[in-house]
Amino acid sequence: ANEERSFIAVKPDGVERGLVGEILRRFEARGFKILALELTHPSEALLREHYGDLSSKPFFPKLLNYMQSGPVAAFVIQGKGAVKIGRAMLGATNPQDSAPGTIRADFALDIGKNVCHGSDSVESAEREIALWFPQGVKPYARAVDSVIYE
Ligand code: YYY
Ligand code: MG
Repeated sequence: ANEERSFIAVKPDGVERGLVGEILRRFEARGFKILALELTHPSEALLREHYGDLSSKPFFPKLLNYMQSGPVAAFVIQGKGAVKIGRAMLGATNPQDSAPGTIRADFALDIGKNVCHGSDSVESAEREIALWFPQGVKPYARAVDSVIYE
């Protein structure tokens, strides 16, 4: 149960604005284990697969452009409730609706520049991790887990 994983990404606007460290810091501070970490330039093919369920939306071409406007910081977090807590820490998709204290509320104003991505279910997390980290991610033990979990 403490092994749940989520795929989190800092989008090109977040990288450009120097928010990678701050965003990573929040997940580390919460207690999540970082399982994988990469600065990458996603191909259009990867993004079409990643956002496959949105391909018919009117904003899809704009989204593809945005996500290819610079490097993306991709990471995998692991820990209890990684998917649900990950989404909660990002905040609502539209930063205008994000609760204060969430990443999108603290660092963004517009839905098309919302700084970060997080998987929306355990199934999509596993799919996204396999897509962004095709080489696989290697599990490791952390002594501090005995202090974080009861
Ligand atoms: O999972 P999440 O990122 O919160 O939202 P999705 O509905 O999956 O949309 C993906 C991505 O698309 C969103 O983070 C911003 C962008 N987007 C947009 O630009 N305009 C919309 N009306 C809806 C979503
Ligand atoms: Mg989504």
